[in-house]
Amino acid sequence: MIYKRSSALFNEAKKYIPGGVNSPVRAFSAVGGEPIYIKKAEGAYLYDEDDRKIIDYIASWGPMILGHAHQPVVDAVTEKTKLGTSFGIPTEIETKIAKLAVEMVPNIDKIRFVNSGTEACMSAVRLARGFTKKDKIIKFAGCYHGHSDSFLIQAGSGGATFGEPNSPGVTKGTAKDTLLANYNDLESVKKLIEENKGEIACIIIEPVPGNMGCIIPEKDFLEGLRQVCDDNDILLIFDEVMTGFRLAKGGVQELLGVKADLVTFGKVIGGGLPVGAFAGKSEIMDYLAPDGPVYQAGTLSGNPLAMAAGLAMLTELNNNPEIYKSLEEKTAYLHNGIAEILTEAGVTHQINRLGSMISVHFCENPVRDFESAAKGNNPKFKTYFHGMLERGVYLPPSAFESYFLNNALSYEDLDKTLSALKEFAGTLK
Ligand code: KE4
Repeated sequence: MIYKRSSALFNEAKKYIPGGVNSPVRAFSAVGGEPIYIKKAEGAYLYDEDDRKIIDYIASWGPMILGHAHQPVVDAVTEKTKLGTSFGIPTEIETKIAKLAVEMVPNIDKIRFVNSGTEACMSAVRLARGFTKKDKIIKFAGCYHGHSDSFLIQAGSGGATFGEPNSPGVTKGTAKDTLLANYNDLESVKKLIEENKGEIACIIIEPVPGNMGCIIPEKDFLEGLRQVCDDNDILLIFDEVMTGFRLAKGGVQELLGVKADLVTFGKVIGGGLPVGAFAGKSEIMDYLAPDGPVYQAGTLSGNPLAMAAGLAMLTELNNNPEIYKSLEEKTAYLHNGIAEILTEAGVTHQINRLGSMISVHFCENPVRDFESAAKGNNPKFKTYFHGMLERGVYLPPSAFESYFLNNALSYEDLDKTLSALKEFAGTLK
């Protein structure tokens, strides 16, 4: 379906912006058709340039966990703007949000703010390399840690969607230091450690991946990773850019009780403004400049406007932990509804869900890693995506993404979503 005004805006954008977008996955290349353009958003709803009201299930890829234009966040940013937006000089609010994050997240003493999840993951890996004085890293096929060179080796998210596991522009020199393991496969990790004894600085993982769709860690997988890291003097980095402050106040470390040495954040921590962060025990974090030798910097890192949005967001989540239960129940309701409709329509499918992260895969077998997730990247997914969009429901435009529910969603919205699916589920057989 062509959305007239959005189509005109997309054609205009392509004259000045590569692919017409500032982030590839937005261009609908994975699902075909043209992206919609958004005029505004409020609560659980997007309002597009063709004056359609659309139920939102990506929440800006995670940040808008409380819904769009959430009043306390809007107020905090509005007030802060009047006092100046950035100084490049320390401000008290940076300490306030750092203190709150350290209180909310287990097993961290200090946190450094940056401007994106990519920057957080890139910096955490440099810190791990500097601290351990080793060069190699292990990542997992299908896990996405942003677009830093070391990570674009069989990345998830956009990287997977485009089927270009190794992006051009990443040098062989860089790629050789990134070793690839398979998610939910501890033996693949142990094999790499054996083959690269004493050379591996860290293992970086999305503890609950959202970039292959949502993947659930199998029993003892994360615990096993913790053990092999302890046994081999390797740092374990949890990339919680998606899961941080979403699956629990303390993220996956709290939810599943597995400790990481470094944790990265993005999305929710910025309340919708550009914020990333990485955190860990003082012993490691103090290795960062200016006190330590590992350099990392940023003009807009910790700027008061973004900190105001993040602080308002974290404060609300910290003071209202029942939000997590509410999100979990809404996601379970959606899960059960979709399963019932697709099963009734005789549609082969898998649904993965944890907390407020969920994904639907049109394939035969359980989706437990990148290879099995790739089987869901097919024409049925495209039909599903567009069938829902045409009926006023915005899902992630890629089979390699998780949905992100926001707490402004009502059960009426969930029922409307299920009714939309019911209208065309039979075409997905
Ligand atoms: P950013 O640089 O996009 O803020 O964060 C990179 C990143 C790091 N780690 C994880 C687990 C992530 O999911 C991301 C970014 N997520 C994608 C969505 N899957 C962002 C959407 C986009 O690329 O436009």
